[in-house]
Amino acid sequence: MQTKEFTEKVQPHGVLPLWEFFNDIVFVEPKPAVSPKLWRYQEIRPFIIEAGDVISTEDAERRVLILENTPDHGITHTLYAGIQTVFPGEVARCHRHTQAAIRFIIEGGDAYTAVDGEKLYMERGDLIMTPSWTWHDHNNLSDKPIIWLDCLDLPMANYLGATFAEFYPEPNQPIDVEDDTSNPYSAGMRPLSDDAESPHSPIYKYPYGQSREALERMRGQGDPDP
Ligand code: 1HN
Repeated sequence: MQTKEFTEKVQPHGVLPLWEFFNDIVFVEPKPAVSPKLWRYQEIRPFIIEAGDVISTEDAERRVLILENTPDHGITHTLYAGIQTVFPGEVARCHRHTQAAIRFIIEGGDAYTAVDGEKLYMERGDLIMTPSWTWHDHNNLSDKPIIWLDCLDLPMANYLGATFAEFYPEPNQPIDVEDDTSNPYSAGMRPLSDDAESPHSPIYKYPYGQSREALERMRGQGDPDP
């Protein structure tokens, strides 16, 4: 019996000979399915603003333009990225999901993301963390659009079959920490006595001012890493 005939004979029984595709799945060098790609902010920014005429944050749930680079809407194999806007007076209502998010603020102002009861104000260059399963809502108190880059481990969570969400009964969650500058961990340190009950870091925000200072100090200490 030929191998082809054999394959056709066994396939209806739910089995497949490995030798038919062994070379497709075992190879000596990685075969990335995703290519590098560049998005120019100045090119897509007008579309982000125009999206505000097309749909409200309320109707969109999250008004985002996805930076598409894979068939399943990823920017890499494991990560998703998009540009989100919240317009003056809008609230992106509170929810939580298993996917974790990081947000880089591109155009900030009098606006905040609340993460598990903590208000995190959004200034240009700030990095805001939304760990897995933390409640979050986005609020724009200013008179101009607030715009940021979202990055979530969405393709990874999907791959693990671990994707689900919950919607808070109100648009906003209750706030315990009104001012994120009072976060005791904002220097990146945590006392040994602290009960680490939470599976994630207690630091939800890396303010650009602090990051910039740290980088400037490093710059003063010799040649940059090439
Ligand atoms: C999401 O919940 C947010 O909460 C942003 O701001 C982007 C992309 C896919 C799925 C959920 C957000 C998202 C998202």
